[in-house]
Amino acid sequence: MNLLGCVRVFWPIRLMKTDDGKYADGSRAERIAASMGGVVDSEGIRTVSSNETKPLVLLVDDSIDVHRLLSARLRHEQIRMTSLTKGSETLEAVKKEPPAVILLDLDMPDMDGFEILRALKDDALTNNVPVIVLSGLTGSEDKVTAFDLGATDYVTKPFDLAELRARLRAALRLDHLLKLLAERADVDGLTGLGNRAHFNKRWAEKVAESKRYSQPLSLAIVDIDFFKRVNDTYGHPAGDEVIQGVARLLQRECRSHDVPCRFGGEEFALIMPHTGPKDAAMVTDRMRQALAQVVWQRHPENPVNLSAGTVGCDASCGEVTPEEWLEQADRNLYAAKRGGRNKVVSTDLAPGTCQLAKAG
Ligand code: GH3
Ligand code: MG
Ligand code: MG
Repeated sequence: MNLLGCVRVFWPIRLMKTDDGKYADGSRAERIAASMGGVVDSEGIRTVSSNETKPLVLLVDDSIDVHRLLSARLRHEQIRMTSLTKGSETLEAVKKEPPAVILLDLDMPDMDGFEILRALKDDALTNNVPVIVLSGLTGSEDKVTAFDLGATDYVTKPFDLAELRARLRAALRLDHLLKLLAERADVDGLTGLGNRAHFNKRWAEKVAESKRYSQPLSLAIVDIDFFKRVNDTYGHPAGDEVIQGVARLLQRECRSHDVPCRFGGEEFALIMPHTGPKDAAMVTDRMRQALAQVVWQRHPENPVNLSAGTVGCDASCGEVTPEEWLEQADRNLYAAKRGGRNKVVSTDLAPGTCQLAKAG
């Protein structure tokens, strides 16, 4: 169960689908499944075809005999296999669909396996894919070079097929663990939202996308008002529940393509792609109003409020950098705080000019 499942806050739980096709309580599950290519039903269960769930293994070897041998001998493994006989096509294929494991020959006429290994490990997109080297080169110097370049394993030809299968399974386990680790490194433990590192990646992506395709984009920075008082008066567990509750509210109120993140402490960031500044201010203000209505189990007499700074543009915002967007959203947040809290201050980065107006 998601950590959010522990929140004891009084608001109606809706499991039915809303108008924009989102599950009120399953938006995170839906997003995770979408990113994994699955479909989530109303119970939050992801369904995928059985072939889709099998990890992809890419075999790169110039010998057709090796392809024939391995596709016959590995056919009972729970994998999908694709094959290349040209080393030079490896990088393109790996970027198109990243495999779980690569089986890589060293001695190939068009591109040397060491060269491929070096290129794979030099690229952030491919450097975590485990590579098992398959080679007729049995000298320890070649093995050392392969391991130094980042190979996970080294199997000499002719193969002991039982051993190769066992090594392949070990590499698949490694791939699975690396993926789990990468996923968790981006998730905030208290709320289940993306953390600051996740925000940084997604925000840079979304600013670049908006620029490239001249699409609307908005950002909100949200901060809980007088949050320290909640901790001081009711204790840290009550404070944690408020943080979890606000996270849940952001997830519930935003659309499926929005990206809510925990920015740090009691601050949140909400990336709103395809959303202009007016709508962003409206969505954020709706969250502000919704939060004010929440009755908290540990302190029903004391509602919690938020302040927010939003900034957005209706088309591409040209040369405004991700950091400049963020600075403006921050300025707006502090204007909201100075203006008495429990409010949203917005800036429209006007198309064409993209001047960053000073708030407050
Ligand atoms: P303002 O309205 O100006 O934002 O005031 P504030 O009290 O909300 O802000 P301030 O920065 O003074 O206090 C934030 C507090 O949030 C201080 C910190 O101890 C607490 N905090 C940060 N992270 C967590 C957390 O994960 N759990 C809990 N319970 N408290 C946290
Ligand atoms: Mg605060
Ligand atoms: Mg703060």
